[in-house]
Amino acid sequence: MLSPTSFHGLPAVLLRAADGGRATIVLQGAHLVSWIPAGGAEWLYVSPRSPFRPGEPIRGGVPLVFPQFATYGTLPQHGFARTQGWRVAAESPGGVSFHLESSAATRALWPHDFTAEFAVDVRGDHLGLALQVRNSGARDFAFTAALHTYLSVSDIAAIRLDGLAGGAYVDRANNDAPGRETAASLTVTQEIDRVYTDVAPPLRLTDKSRVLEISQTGFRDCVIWNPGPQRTARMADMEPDGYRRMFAVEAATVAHPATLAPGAAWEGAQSLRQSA
Ligand code: TA6
Repeated sequence: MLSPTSFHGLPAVLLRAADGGRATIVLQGAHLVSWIPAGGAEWLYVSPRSPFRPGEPIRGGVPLVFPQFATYGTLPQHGFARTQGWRVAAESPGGVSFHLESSAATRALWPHDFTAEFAVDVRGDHLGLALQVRNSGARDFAFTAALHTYLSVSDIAAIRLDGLAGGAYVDRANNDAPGRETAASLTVTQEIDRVYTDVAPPLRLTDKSRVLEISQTGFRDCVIWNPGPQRTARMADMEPDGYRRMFAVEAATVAHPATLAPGAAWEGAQSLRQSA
């Protein structure tokens, strides 16, 4: 069931599944800001210092990064999808999808015609997120994208992530130096900002007694990010110790940009399943 709501003053929708799972999505950016599985607790982090103003990105939840990841291109950081107004396209029991298409505003930044759909599905202990992009223009285009998922954790020092051992990565916190994961389980003791390329899901996040299985399809890369204390201190939209309560595990296509011919479509998905 879908009902209108607001989130810190921003127009949003509340999605409630028959089994009690719920999600809140802000229409600006089709920005998922809350996921509470049936019988569980909040899994997404949102910074209370986010501006919550039209045209400004929310710090947390699941920002939609499209058509450019970070500064890898000439567009604003992380592209424009996260600050555009999306509309509800379809509704089903436990599901909702949102629509965005090219406009004068997007063409001023990126000269391509596209349509994008973002689907959110909530069922029991599961959250499904899927981004579809279609080329509605007459020329090929390439893009990078991500579901920039900020997970809420009890304490960044207490978590571990399994599933990346042996994986190659690009270290964004170290001038994009190449690296390879040597730890059996990833733990976070300082700033981390890595693009793991060609990941083999699922990943498994353990946070004390909570466990989350994280899968992705279509997206070949996975970005792991925590800003650590020094970088957080320079971020106006984070509390000084906010880095301790968040851990971003992002399904992404960064090292492998997607290319679409006219009429062609691409889809990337991330799914989260609470398993304890
Ligand atoms: O995905 C990680 C990252 O690219 C980091 O480098 C960090 O800048 C983060 O995204 C947040 O970006 P934002 O534009 O939301 O401040």
